[in-house]
Amino acid sequence: MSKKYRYKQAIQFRFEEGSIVHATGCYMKNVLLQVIALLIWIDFSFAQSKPADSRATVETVNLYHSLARLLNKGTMIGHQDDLAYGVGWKYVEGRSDIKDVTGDYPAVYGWELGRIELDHQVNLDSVPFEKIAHFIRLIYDRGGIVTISWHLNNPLTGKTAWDPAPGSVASVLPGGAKNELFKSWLDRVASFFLSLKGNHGELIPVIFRPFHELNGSWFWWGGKNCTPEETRELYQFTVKYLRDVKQVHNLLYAYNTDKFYSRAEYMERYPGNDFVDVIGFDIYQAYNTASNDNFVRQAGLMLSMLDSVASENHKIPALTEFGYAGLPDPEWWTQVFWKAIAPYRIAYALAWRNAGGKGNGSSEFYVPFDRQISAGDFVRFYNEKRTLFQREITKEQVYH
Ligand code: BMA
Repeated sequence: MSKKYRYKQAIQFRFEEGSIVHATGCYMKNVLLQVIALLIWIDFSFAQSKPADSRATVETVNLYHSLARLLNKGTMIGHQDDLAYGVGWKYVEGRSDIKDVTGDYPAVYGWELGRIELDHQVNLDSVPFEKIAHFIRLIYDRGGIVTISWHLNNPLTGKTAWDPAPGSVASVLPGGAKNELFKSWLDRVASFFLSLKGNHGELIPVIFRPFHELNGSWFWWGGKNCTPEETRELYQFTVKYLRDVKQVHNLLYAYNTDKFYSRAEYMERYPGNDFVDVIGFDIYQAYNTASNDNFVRQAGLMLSMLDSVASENHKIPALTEFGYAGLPDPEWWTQVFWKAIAPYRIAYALAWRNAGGKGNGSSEFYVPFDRQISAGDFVRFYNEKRTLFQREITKEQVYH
């Protein structure tokens, strides 16, 4: 081959190679531009959107925007009653099963108000409300996030939240025999929220999650125990009473179902965009999600539906409760749970409580404690770039 030909060939190759690079570059550039446009659109749509409470405090509005912003960074991991007790301990200041295992606290902390409606000093899981308020102040000071559920008694029968007596929801709506009673319960809930203050007298924001799992039939406020319309009215009434009558302005509202199989089922009891900030669902590895594969598949189906509902309605998607009771699988965190949720945008995922040994001889826990068989894997889960715990969230200054 002559020198000239070799030269020509080299030029030609360089040229062709250049077009390939150029073409690939153009394609990549287009993809990149589309991704950036999408992110700008998501950020923009959230920047445009506001909490359901148009008079929400500055810190609450900031929390709302932080939740939206952090969707791009990862999923905050939470735990119910984390600072109050764990497996084998109770009220040890500074202790947390998550901290024992990872050296760090969760980013989100769940608390429960059941029995506050009766003016009791302790909730249905025996945690004093005074201690809950104390922990909430600590959490706020370190820049963590608080979410609160409420297993309120059945106002019609006076029995527990699990008493599905027909007619219960109708009885608390305006015109119903228990409407005044229900309002007096909401008064107590309002006083509790309004008692939560930071060092400068500002109200501490809370993600309130009333009437959870409302497509299930185990609580008096959902499923077969009332009509979807009644549940929607109950939710709307509660928000309006707290927000507009009691002037509670430090709440974001979380709507959530249990497992669901279609978008229609998910939306059936949705009270409307003016009453909701966070949307989610609860999922446990049990019964029809017993196998790992089944759990990943079911969670994936629900998360993709949740994602599209969230984008269309400008709501913040979250996994409002999850767990695998007793954590018998040593690699559940990275091989099952993280596989299930990592592909989706989820602001936070709240593991249920580490109640430990119960009176009936059983034990209940959903995050590992020191030396539990999934503890090592939980550390790997902790080290995943997109799982966020307290240290990362403190830096994000979610209330500023
Ligand atoms: C359930 C269990 C119960 C608890 C209730 C309310 O899932 O953990 O032990 O009383 O939640 O927190």
